[in-house]
Amino acid sequence: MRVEKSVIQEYNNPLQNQQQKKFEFLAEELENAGKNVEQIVQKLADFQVAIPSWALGTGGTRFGRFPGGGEPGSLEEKIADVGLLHALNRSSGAISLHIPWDIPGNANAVKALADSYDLKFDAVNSNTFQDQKDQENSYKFGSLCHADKAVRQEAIDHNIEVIKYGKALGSEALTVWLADGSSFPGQNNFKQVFQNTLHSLQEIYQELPDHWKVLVEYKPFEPNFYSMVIPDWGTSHMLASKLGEKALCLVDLGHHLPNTNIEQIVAILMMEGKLGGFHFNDSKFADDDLTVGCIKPYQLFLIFKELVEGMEDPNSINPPLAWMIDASHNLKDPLEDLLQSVEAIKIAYAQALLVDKEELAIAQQENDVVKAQEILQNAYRTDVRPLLTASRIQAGAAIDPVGLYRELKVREELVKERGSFSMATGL
Ligand SMILES: [Mn+2]
Repeated sequence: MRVEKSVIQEYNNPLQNQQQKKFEFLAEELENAGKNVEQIVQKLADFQVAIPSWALGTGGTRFGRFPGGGEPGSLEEKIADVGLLHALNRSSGAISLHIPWDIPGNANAVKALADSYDLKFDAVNSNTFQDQKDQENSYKFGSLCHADKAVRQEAIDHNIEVIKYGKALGSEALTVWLADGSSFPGQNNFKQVFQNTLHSLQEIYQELPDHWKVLVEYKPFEPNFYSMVIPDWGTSHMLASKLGEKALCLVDLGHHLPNTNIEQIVAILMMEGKLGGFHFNDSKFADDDLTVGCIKPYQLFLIFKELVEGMEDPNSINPPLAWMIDASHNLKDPLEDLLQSVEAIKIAYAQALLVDKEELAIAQQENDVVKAQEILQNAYRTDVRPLLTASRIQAGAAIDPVGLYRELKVREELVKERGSFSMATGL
């Protein structure tokens, strides 16, 4: 199913008037406060978030899964789903693949299909947290960290194969998330598994093409209960530093213990030029992977304030970031959930762009804590949605992407096309 530009135009027409009024009211207020509204709208229109191929199907918990029907059963159908999202919001212009769930049979044909939807291939993801059918060794007790060199080698070879697929599709980054760790005290030698992981990553690093990056993701627990080999940003940073300049840290919002100050991590990693990518979701406790911004939109704003500061700093040594949603949808239609997530990300971005940096610097200098809070919350409490809508109109997207998705009965169409029992590959 494809959504034509004319359909979007027709949908937008009756909604334009109301939007224009809201936009003019807000724009005047912002211009009076010294903001360049045109520039902000352009930044919002340019902002693209990659959609991972595994988020297009219904997720589940270890207790069960309740698929909703019409899920993409092949890589081609996954590309079509991201194409649909991108047509509706013009902000989802990239897809992130997971190997071996999404091995491209004919890379040129897959690339051409993605092109037809105006999609690029973002970071490719390796998978050494599950055993595959034809696998010689088992990852039950770890992959890149494993005590047995043969297992490590198999995991290294897999990552090198993922780079090969990524190269064929025009990706420029490999994301490594390891489930490696231990569930019981005494099971692992902490230093040994760290060293094994580092040496394995070094072998993978050697195979990276020149302009590629490797993004090292961390997570404090799960699936292992007692220890994870890469539990936190410090370990990720240590590995990335030892590997070299093409290695960077990846922050996943869900991969932190409760009350971790993620915005501080973001600021420091960017200061060091070591933040490579970002996985968005929201989490109540740990890796719940809920819709971005559904529980803690203020935290998301505070994180974006640091991201914007890093991105807009002319002296920043941090490379451009890879943005991706990494969420699981147990109850909602995954495509609607992704549209909500992209919207939440852009809202936080827009609010962060409104922070009065100069005033904040003065308040900080003068230890005026009250003023500093006022400045942040003033930006956060601005209803920036007319700016987002303006950016969508400018980019040729739907004024209300979820509204149009429902009006077109997209899910019903997909069920008709693919059946009620089609199931996406993934977890
Ligand atoms: Mn992630």
